[in-house]
Amino acid sequence: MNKLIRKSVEFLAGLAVLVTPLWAGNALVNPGFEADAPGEHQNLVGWTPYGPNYYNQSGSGVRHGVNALKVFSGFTRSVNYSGVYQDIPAGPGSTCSAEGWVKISSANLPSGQNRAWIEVTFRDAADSMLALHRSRVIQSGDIRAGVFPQEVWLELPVTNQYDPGTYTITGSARMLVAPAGSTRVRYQVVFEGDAANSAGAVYFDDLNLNMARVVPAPPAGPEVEAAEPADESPGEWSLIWSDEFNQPDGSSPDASKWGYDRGGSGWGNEELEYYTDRTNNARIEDGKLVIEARHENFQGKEYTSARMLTKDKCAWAYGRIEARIQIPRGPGIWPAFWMLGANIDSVPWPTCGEIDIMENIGREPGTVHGTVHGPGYCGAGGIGGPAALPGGAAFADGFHVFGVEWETNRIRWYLDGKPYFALTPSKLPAGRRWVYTQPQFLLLNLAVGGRWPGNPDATTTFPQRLTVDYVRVYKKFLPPDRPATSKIPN
Ligand SMILES: [Ca+2]
Ligand SMILES: [Ca+2]
Repeated sequence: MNKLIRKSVEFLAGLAVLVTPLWAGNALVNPGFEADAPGEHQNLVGWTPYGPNYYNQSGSGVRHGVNALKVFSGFTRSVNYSGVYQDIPAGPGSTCSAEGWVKISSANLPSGQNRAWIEVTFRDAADSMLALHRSRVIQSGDIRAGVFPQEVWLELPVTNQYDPGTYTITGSARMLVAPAGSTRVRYQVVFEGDAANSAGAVYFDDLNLNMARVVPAPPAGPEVEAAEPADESPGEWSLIWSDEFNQPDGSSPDASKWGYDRGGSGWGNEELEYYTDRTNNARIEDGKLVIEARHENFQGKEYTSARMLTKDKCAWAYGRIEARIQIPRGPGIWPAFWMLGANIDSVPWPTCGEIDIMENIGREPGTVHGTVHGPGYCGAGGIGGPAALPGGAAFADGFHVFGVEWETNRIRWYLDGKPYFALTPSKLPAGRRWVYTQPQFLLLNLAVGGRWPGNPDATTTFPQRLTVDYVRVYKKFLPPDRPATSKIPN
């Protein structure tokens, strides 16, 4: 969630203890998609996109500004869902209204059984849906009948209350009230694509979740048992972001995806390198990213290297995150592929959470580590597990796929597609908090020296290279928050 909004909500939540707050305001971040650069792309600031990769933005025909959201069918030959959502903290008794503006383009009419709507759900700490509200459902029959005119922006309020168990309409209301047990409200745009691969799209702009009253959720105490996820949650993994590093040899990595941490502060670990943004230290070669650690005097340091990150560009909560990497070797060499909470500027480490997908220290050529660091379990107290290759082979001898599957109450670490360590809230030491509920950004770096790996010795050669073939982020779409066979009345 956007830092600014989070602060407002926390502020209002604080007020609620003292007075009954009345606040009319849109709680959504980037409600008109204007925080994104113009043009079709997938960087939807503040929103979590889902579905088979079928959303984008267009600079033409928008309601306001330069951007709108276009959502269309997944063309997967099975019923599928695409869209975006945001979660806002909201305890029982919180009250809101919701709406959005939609446009049906005559050049791209939804056909077949394709349909779209705006949805508001109130959810508990385990992500169970406690209440379900939807706008009218846009479907092709109604468009043909002129119920939904084409080529004009229509206001679509969320007014229909559904039974979240049967998906039947039980009432109608403009003001939506969070029931007992609520911890948050989810505002969601849904496009349901049919199995016939029918065409069509719906445009959305100026979305609004108007919080009339925000009541803080009761704190999740240690007595609240977090639900253990089933072995496999339903749904298919869909690629939502990747960097294949296919730019020309010698280029800098894609600046729309990666920034740099620069400097030689030691990074809290007494590391020896100076991180730069030069192509000497990070560049494209042969369809791969090369992060190169060099033995050279630079800015008072004896080594240079690079530390790249997607901070302020891309961050994700939950998903499968993986990279195909060949690590370097030798004492004092410390490659890492990892994540940090995107809220780190307002919620300092380690409370923001850190998920280390892969770390290796050069004196252990046959071992990698997957670890989390959170409040009360950080630094050397991080919780994780090791993985090794068959026969004790060295990781530096080839490429391997390092990944995590991060779900609501579980993180699993994978080496070459095989799970080797899993963590759930109940496996944390007593009293320790699970903080992996907020978006995190990615980091790739190659450190030289430091407390954990120790420093390079006479056997360590330079330059050393961390080579990355790709980084891919997948999302498993869960909103079939209704049986796929049920009928949606409107
Ligand atoms: Ca707009
Ligand atoms: Ca590649």
